[in-house]
Amino acid sequence: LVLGYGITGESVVRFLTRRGAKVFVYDERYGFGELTTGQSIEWVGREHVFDWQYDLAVSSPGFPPTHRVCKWLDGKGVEIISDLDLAYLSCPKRMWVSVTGTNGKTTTTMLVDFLLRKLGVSSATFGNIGVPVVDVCDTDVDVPVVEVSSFQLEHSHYFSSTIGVFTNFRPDHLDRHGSMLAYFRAKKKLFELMGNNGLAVLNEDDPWVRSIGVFRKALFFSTRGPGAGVELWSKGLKIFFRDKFAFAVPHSSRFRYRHIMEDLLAAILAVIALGMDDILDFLAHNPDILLEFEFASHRMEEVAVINGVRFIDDSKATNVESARAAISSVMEDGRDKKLVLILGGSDKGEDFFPLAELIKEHRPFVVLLGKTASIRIWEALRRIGFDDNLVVWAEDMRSAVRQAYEWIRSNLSDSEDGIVLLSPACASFDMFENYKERGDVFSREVALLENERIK
Ligand code: UMA
Repeated sequence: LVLGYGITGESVVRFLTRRGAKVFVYDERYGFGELTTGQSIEWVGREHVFDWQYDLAVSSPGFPPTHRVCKWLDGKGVEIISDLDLAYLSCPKRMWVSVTGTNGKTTTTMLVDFLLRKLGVSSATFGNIGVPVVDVCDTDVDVPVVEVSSFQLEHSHYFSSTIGVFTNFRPDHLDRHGSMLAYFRAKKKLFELMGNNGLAVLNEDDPWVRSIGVFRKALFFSTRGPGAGVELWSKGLKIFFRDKFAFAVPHSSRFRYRHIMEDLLAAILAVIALGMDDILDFLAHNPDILLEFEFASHRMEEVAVINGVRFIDDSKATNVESARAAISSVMEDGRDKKLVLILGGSDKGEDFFPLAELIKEHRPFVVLLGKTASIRIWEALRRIGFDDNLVVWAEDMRSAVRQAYEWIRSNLSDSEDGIVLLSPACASFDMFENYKERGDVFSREVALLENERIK
């Protein structure tokens, strides 16, 4: 039985039928008879899932283990596995590199792949990044680099990575997991499932992540300088391996932001953990290749500079911690001190006080956009006594971009630079299809503004 017929389900059905399995498919989007049953595929529809007997179930990540069908399968003694398990059991001999964490997973996954390719290794990215993980088995990739979500891990029992990277751990997805502890337990599974030779790559600066090192052989990275047991660390733009300077990242790259530097350290250390420590020599001789790295869109992406005002699209920051990381990194970067933040969107039930505290510390101008969550952000700001004159509301992205620009221009001298940062700390579904559309609309509005200012 395959649970779900989205990106994962479709790939799993394809994978299994090609190997001769008889597959039943359950997806609540479809009723019985809405999809055509074939020789090897039986659509059970919403209604008839309980009418059959199954040998095994493969769940899509979107199904929580508390789903009524999962519970029914448990009761019947039918094992439920994840797509990660299916891929691993079908081709265990690859060198599986897995990347998990709350934020920075996608960038780190892409960076590991980027660095491996630079060394001539056959690698490719899979998993939560959007490429079904069972597709690995139809390739001859030696090192699959897999972005792994807590949703996938909840259904995993066999997936055993060679290297497991844990970027950071912050509150997120609490609607699905119920508590931080349950969310952490799901992430931790990645490391529990690793074999004896498996090696964890851990962020020393994050206490949750660091704790994995208690039971699993690990290498640590840190952006806070040297420390006992820390292998790879950075100081500003300089990167050190143990006690030796390794190389400096180019200043113009996005790695100058601390939270993105974390992703780079994690990726380099993963490559070292695979036994390829020549990566450090390679980067020392070719630091500029880091400028070739193409980030996934809407992550600290500079979209324009208009009269000294830099517009940064970080629409991917859909939770409080990713926005906090972006704000801290931008303030630390230090060159441009005046900041306007565009915040808000739909509510995921997060606590906005930690965000409000950081905002109070740096005193940016705040433009609130969106519905449910924006009201709670505003309340949090008021409760901690943030200056009301520094907060405005915008009814749409156009107004947000324009108010941000006008405020900066009227508060800075011509020689001063400023930043407008869209790092909303919220989901986007109240006004947009997803964070990508939100970022695209931001870029479009900035481009319109730029055209007007140039004319
Ligand atoms: N469905 C049901 N009942 C349910 C849940 C889902 O019937 O209770 C059905 C839906 O009708 C739909 C299908 O299942 O047809 C969707 O399955 P899914 O939600 O598992 O999504 P997929 O399309 O298979 O995409 C999944 C990941 N989605 C989730 O984890 C929710 C994608 O990550 C991932 O890129 C893809 O597999 C390939 O590996 C997305 C995501 O939002 C980007 N991930 C979360 C995140 O990054 O924060 C974890």
